[in-house]
Amino acid sequence: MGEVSFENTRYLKYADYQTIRDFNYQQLQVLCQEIRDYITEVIYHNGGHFGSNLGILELTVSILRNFNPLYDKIVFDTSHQSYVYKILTDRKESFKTLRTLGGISGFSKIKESKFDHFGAGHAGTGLSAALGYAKARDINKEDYNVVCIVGDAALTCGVTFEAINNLGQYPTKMVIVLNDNEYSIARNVGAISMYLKKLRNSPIILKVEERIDDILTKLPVNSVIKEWIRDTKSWVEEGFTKLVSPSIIGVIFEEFGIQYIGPVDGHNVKLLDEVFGFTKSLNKPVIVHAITQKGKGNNEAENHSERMHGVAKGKIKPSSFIYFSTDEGMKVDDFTKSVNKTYTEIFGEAIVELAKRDEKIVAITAAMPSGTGLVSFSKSFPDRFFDVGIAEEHAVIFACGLALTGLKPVVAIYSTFLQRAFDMLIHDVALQNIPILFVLDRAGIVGEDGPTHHGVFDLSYLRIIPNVEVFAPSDELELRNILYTVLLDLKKPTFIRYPRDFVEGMRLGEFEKTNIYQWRMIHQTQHMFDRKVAILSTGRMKRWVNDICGILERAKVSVTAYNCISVKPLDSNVLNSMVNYDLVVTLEDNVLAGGFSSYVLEFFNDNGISRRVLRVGWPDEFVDHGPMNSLFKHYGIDSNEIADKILKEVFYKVEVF
Ligand SMILES: Cc1ncc(C[n+]2csc(CCOP(=O)(O)OP(=O)(O)O)c2C)c(N)n1
Repeated sequence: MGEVSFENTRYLKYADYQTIRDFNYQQLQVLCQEIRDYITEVIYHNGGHFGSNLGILELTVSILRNFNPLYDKIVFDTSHQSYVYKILTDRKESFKTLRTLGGISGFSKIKESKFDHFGAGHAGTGLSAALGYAKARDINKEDYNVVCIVGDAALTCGVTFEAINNLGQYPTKMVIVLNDNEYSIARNVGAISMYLKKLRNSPIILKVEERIDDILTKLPVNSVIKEWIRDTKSWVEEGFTKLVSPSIIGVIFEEFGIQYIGPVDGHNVKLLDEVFGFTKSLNKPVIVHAITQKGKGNNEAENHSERMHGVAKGKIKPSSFIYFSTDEGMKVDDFTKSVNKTYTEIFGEAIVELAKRDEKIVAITAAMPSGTGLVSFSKSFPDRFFDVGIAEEHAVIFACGLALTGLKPVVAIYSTFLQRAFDMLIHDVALQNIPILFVLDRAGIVGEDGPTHHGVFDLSYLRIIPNVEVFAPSDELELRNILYTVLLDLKKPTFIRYPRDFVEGMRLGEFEKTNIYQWRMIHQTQHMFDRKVAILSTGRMKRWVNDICGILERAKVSVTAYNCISVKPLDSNVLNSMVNYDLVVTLEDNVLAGGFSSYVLEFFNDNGISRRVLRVGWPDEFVDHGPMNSLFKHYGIDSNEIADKILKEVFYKVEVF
């Protein structure tokens, strides 16, 4: 991507969180359009969260005009919608590097900027962190404001309600901005979302100084209440809050001790300025209910909110290039482009086929029907499909109840988000040995979304749990056949993990019942050289095995490679045969700490096998964001580098038997 230039902009070239305070509303309108165009171009080059960022633009501008991000603590829940904030807080220029290796993160990140007050990527954490900041301010006798921006879907998270509950106990000055665009990734679900709809449909606040009588005529309330409002003193001060007080429509936030203000048009900067100006004067918790439109200003994004939540590079072409001269430099790699289907698609199709044959199969998603490939299932079997919202903990325990009646729940959750339900996996599922199939999409590194989203811990956190079985298919046939075999006779908690990746494009036949516990030999050198290496590969790491074997053989090293689809249990027959090799190499798309290789080492130790093990996987650090191929390269996970390491080991380090 070429140099970014703001030369041809009218206001963006001057804009930051300080200068935008001096802009008038007409100038702000032009500025917002310029930011929209800039975000669109950067996402065209780098991919990213599109709809949410266009939707929150004016809201962010107004927050920055009314609060000072240097002193005030501004916390974005989930933080995929913090692009505008980044652009206006010292990252205008560097924003062009969004989601690239070493570039700007797609989420808030404390390490990236002094303006980012809390990092996130998983939904529902904002309010708790903000409350922590607010209580610390009180203890330290400081006077900064605390602002938490939370989406209508993140609001439904259990942890958000834990924070609201706690805020009721420790009420303190804090502004919660509820950014309500009616959408999670898919349309928001659940009773809270229906409740928000009711609030949304009550009169929108227009202006503080708007005449009370004008407003009262719009209110569907009886004359006694109208009289009460009319009698209220200092209307301008309290006008917002009385307008929709609990006595009128029963705002639940007020029952929790949080002053409700709204609903308010989240695209009207002037009105928002008035609202935020007013909230600053209140010495208590306040929730500003802002109504926004996801994808605002882009036709396609407005009309296809779900599809346009997050988009891949090259997907939304800007009408013209204002900031970058061309689309030159856009590179697509193996991990982002293929004619083949994704693992997600293979799963989505297979589970529909299987559910047609077995009516006991039910499917559960936690707010990710499209991401997990369950849209087709939801349409084919609406009564057997559950979107429980962003509620992974609940999804897991809910599945327990379903399973205990004899149903076969398939819980499809990204590897990273299942971390949230770790306790449920142990305490509710495994301890009671409840047969549930968990399908973990996005296992392994995911690329541009970075460390909040890499699914690199699941092999470690799952394999330590008693009673469970864990499988890692390395291609589409394996995925289909594991699914089929497990669901034929689901007896225990079972996990299948697969990556955000394309499959190989194999011809799919009938499902086959297979021995899913047996590791398959996928390569064996015909000639027996002096030096012998065994490779144990899990999941997608198989993609490097052939090339590694070729390099080793050219260097006169014999190699036998196994594809280890069952990570728990391990295949003890294969492991016992490792005494025949000089070096054992493990390949896993997981952190090395506690993962597959650790399990193999434990097996060797416990069974008296002393073999040197070269472990390939992710180190004991958080792998940053960036295109998948760059990350693998950066960490030395590719055929040449792995083969190099192996050769160094066998020629210089290990004793040849
Ligand atoms: C724990 C967790 N589960 C799932 C997700 C995936 N996810 C990312 S954004 C999102 C929707 C967020 O919707 P909302 O909070 O309303 O914000 P919006 O995008 O509408 O601005 C979901 C489900 C996540 N980030 N965290």
